[in-house]
Amino acid sequence: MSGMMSDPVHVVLDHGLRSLASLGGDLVGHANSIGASLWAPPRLVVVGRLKAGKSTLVNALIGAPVAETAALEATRVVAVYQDGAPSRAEVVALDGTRHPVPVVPGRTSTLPIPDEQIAYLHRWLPSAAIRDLTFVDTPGLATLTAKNEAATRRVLIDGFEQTRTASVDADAAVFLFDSTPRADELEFLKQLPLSPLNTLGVLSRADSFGEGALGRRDPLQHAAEHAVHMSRELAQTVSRVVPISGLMAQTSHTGALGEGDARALASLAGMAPLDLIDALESDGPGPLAPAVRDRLLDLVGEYGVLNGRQVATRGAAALNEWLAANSGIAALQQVLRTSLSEFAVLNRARRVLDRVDQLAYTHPAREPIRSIAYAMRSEPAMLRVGLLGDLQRLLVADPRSPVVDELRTLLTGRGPAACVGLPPDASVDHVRAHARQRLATAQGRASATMTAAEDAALVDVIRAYTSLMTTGHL
Ligand SMILES: Nc1nc2c(ncn2[C@@H]2O[C@H](COP(=O)(O)OP(=O)(O)O)[C@@H](O)[C@H]2O)c(=O)[nH]1
Ligand SMILES: [Mg+2]
Repeated sequence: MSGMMSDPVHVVLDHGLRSLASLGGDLVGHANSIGASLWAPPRLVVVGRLKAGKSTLVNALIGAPVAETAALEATRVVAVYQDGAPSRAEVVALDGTRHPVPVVPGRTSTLPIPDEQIAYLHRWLPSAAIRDLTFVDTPGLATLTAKNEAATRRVLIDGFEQTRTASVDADAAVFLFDSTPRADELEFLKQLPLSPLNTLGVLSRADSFGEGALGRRDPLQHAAEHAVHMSRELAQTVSRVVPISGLMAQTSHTGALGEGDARALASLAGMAPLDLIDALESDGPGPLAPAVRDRLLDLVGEYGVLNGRQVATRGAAALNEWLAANSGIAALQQVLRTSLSEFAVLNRARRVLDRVDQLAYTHPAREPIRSIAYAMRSEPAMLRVGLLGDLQRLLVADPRSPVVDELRTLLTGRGPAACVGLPPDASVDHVRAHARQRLATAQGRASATMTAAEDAALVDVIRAYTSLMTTGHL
């Protein structure tokens, strides 16, 4: 995050970790190790089935073809793409040891240890696109190869419980699917230690959605409608669903397309659509040499060939702009940079607190550590961190609890009025009155909770309404 230093949550955590270090002894090292994760950019993991378009999307977001999409080495292991210089790579083994991997542009390096012993590939490259958010590409879920799934699971789910070294510590997830997610995929998402607010659904391959580029409906339009529908269907699992053509985004964002490609595409501009479809589908002699045609299809897909021909007559820059504008990448970037990043940062803060808590259990200096953790949690700036953790735990323990909706409203509301379910122009007095009412309801409910998770959530909900009532904000 730009301005992370002045973010009130980070100020509280930083202050708490300094208090921890001031206890001396080995706690200095513990505080430093926890602090390191605090200052690293949050990690966004991309999950979905094999061939869902994950690596293509990662390339588009990074703006370089780093996550190879062919059957290369890196497609079998989890890969972390982080801003840093010089450009380099290491394999992190399950036992936490690190092994350098030579990075040769345009060539695939063999990984130094067997896949089964690899937690993830850690790749650094200098790129502003990953300065605030580190991307994690995964091999895929529930695929024909159980190995891929095991590799994805052990760093996201199993790793979370077991060794810290083998975990990629994801703070947010992008879940790619290309029509309707399968039950096993949704089950996997449920097991991720992330709330739906930290999980974005992406309807991938929008350019070939439904009947595809050659069908009667415009696939991008159709995908956009389907994404709205899926946002409602998957509300328990993801914050929303946005449609994307990763292919169009990748081509326009990696500089893969040149004037020669635009000219080749423009040469098809005058063809009748049916003749063009024939030419795309048949292997006989056509208007383009087969290699040129295949290259165009690889770059822009059938949709791009069919609908980008006219714009291609204006040159490669115009074609690129058209691809980017229609890919859906801008809307996706917008969500990544705003709400998803925001909840990723809160999740990172929660994990810092969890680690201080853990230390309080295992360390002889448990009392002072505990009071430091308590002081950190009690800061008003940490309330949203608490609410997010409450939401995640409540969704596991008791997803039907009415407190779930209340937590979501408090967390996603822009401004005090929205936090109590009022329109943004509601008066301060109106907001306070509503907060008082909701506080009374929450207090009533607190005497008859169904689960410990609901109990803990209500403590924070009551704090939130009390703050809204007395100070007018959270
Ligand atoms: N038409 C189209 N093809 C795509 C899109 N995204 C990915 N592909 C293709 O689908 C194949 C698999 O993509 P990849 O990103 O490797 O999938 P992964 O297994 O999820 O990482 C590749 O041949 C991509 O070119 C898309 O948005 N549209
Ligand atoms: Mg891949």
